[in-house]
Amino acid sequence: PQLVRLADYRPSDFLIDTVDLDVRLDPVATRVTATLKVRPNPDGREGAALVLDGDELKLVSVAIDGVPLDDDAIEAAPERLTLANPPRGPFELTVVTEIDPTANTRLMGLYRSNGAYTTQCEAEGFRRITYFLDRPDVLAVYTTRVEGPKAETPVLLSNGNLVETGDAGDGRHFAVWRDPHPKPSYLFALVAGDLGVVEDRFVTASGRDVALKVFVEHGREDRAAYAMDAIKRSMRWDEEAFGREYDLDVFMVVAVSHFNMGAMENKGLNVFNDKYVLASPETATDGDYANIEAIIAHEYFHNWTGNRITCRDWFQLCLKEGLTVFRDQEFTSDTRSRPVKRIMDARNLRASQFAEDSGPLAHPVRPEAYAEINNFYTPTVYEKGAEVIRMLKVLIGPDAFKAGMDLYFDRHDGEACTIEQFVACFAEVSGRDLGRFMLWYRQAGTPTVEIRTAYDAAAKTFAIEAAQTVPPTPGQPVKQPAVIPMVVGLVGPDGADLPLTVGGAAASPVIELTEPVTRVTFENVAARPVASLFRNFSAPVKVAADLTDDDYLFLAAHDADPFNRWQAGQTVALRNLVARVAALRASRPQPEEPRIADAIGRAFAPDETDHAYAAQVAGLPSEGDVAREIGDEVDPDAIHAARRALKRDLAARLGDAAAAAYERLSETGAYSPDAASAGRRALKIAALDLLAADGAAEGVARAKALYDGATNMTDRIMALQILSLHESDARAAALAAFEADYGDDPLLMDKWLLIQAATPLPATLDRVKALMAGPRFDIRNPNRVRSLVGAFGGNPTQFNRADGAGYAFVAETALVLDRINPQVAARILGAFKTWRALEPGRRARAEDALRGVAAAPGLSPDVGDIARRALG
Ligand code: DPP
Ligand code: ZN
Repeated sequence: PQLVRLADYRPSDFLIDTVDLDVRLDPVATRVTATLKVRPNPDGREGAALVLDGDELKLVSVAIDGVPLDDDAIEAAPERLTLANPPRGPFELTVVTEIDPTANTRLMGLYRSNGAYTTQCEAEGFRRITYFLDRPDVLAVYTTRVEGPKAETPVLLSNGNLVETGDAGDGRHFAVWRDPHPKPSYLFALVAGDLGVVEDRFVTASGRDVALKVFVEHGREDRAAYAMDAIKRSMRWDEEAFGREYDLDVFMVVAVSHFNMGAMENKGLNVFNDKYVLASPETATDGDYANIEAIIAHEYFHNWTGNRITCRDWFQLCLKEGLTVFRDQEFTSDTRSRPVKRIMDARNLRASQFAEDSGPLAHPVRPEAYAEINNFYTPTVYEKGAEVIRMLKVLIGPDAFKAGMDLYFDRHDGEACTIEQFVACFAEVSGRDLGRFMLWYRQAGTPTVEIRTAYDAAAKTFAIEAAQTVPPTPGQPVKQPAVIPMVVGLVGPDGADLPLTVGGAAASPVIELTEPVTRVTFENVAARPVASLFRNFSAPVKVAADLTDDDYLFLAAHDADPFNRWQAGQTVALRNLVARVAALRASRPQPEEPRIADAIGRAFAPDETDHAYAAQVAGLPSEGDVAREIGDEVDPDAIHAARRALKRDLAARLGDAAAAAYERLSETGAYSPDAASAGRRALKIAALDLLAADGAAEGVARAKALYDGATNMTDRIMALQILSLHESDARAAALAAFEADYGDDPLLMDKWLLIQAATPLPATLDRVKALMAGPRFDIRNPNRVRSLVGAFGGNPTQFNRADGAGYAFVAETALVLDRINPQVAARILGAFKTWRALEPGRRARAEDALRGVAAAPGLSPDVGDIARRALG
């Protein structure tokens, strides 16, 4: 396969200053006339041919300065339009193409979703609409005329401000939109359909009156209120936290039912997967509300980090994504609970990014080559990309960080940039050399930091020795030491932090690990402290410290850093789980650590008031966490059994406290999605989960009662999920009732599909196959596919069935889907990202399945790339 390499980057030979699009909508033959003001790029090659990108395009005609071109002046193919001898000066190029939105099941370019036309252009979808220099460093001002039938498409939208509407005859009408901000083609959008709208206004800090519109399916308007509220709060927050104002007269969000991603930040016209817009207490969970808020914020924040300042090329994807994730994390931290957000982000990073980083699909935050860019919208680019920026902030401090951001916005507004240009802003304002810090962008793999501590009672010193290693990853056998900010505290015997003194002076809590081994000795340490390491998860690394369980249990009780207070309990539980797995595999009795119950049980204390935080304390490490800690020869069944055994043990020790907490926290009032109420429900569910851990009648009855009496979707879904873990009559009844009650609501059926696909029971695979053949599934809808097949791929025991049937199913489904939607098919195949860590039997079966995919004829670049890289 053809690899695109960062090292081969060249500026475009031509630039396009303006794009005038005339789009005449038709379900199967949409006519697109693109009039482009083209000129040679002074930084390009002189005399070069003009080569425009296309993808499955049908060319109708080409003209230069109004003069039609003969066939011999052009070379036209569905994927390319070449003009060998274009004019040497500026010229106007008019290209007419015809496309079929109904046949577009890939959902890239212009397609129809539930009867509405919509577009998705990132990364390379614009070339499916017209021939273009479809690369992010070609910025143009767009004017878009959309024309369609009044009856089917009363709403006609594109980027920017509305400048004209009118009748087009024949029952058709048109709208002209102009976006004054130069943008790359991937930010183009067009939506047309019969949609309902919710409207509001926002006045920016400098007084711009912005019309806000959220478009949804008719009849769903009442489910758009929360998204609208989140828009306004995001706009205000970006003004206050980053000094960034909105820059058009209208900001629009459209919810569509068929969407490859979560949402898309098209200039002024964000297009959303409807699951991240629509919410009501009866249909959405607390998790849905939190996701909607975060994703609305994320896409809105892209207006400055991504749209006003975009990427020079797709290798720089983290420039906009890592930074925008960082910004949405900060928004959520300010809006909800900062420690809880940090814990959830760390859990998520470990589950998704650490997993990716430890396997054959590992790649740097800024990759150096790709066969298919769609496959690099990954947790490494997004979430690790955000962590790198967070480390930068820790290293240079919040004031310099803010100055660096301001400089970046000032200096690069309107440009297409690189990571080097971004980091240079922070180097400049801080006066620091960030050259070695750049390794975070170039080196893949999760560093491990081994810590040894020593207290010298006579000298009253406490020494910390930190040894770092960055593991080999595909294409990168040898690594250099990273620049790792380790934020530490020394917790004294009374639980309070001791002052940090080094060389006779007060020392920063930020220790920079830049060498293979770094040593620091703190002085005047009156009594043996316990080291609190990597406070607030100050670096995305694995830590192996010589602290004892006693030390961690002490931290779990006393650490002033809320993240590490949580982490300490997790660490003790994780150690116990690993020991339990080893015991199971050696047929030894299960090792018990009764004090885990003390750490976890703190969550259920009657005087605990931070319920959201307590719910995190109550949650055990996941099966994936245990698998990664073990590292190789992984047996998912043993891990599942070990975790279950620990849960049963905890249930026995904490049952009364959990039952009391459950009663105490049970709702009476009306539902509100706010963070405090959601936290209360989360802790209640954590208590119920423990009470139902063994599948015994009493716990099941409680879950059934919650299901039957639920007055909001959070309680109902959580109850259903707990019921789903064990075979019982209540389980079957609740699943049937849910389908009967919500069968006509696709987003609720997604939850129903997901719960069944994620069930750790041997019948799951057969059930998934039956559901796939049933009426609630539709392979053309990415949300259905992700809910059923995607969730099954994330089911630790059932995807990893010892007989290999789970692997075969996912592989076969990916091949079927590849003919319909390669991007989503490649995602599904991502289930194999940790296959090499499995025990030999499963490993061999997973490899067979992957080889079957790789050998299949006619693979898309998307699926071919994942299969090949996964096999390494
Ligand atoms: N829509 C995706 C995101 O916002 C890609 N830009 O991250
Ligand atoms: Zn994004």
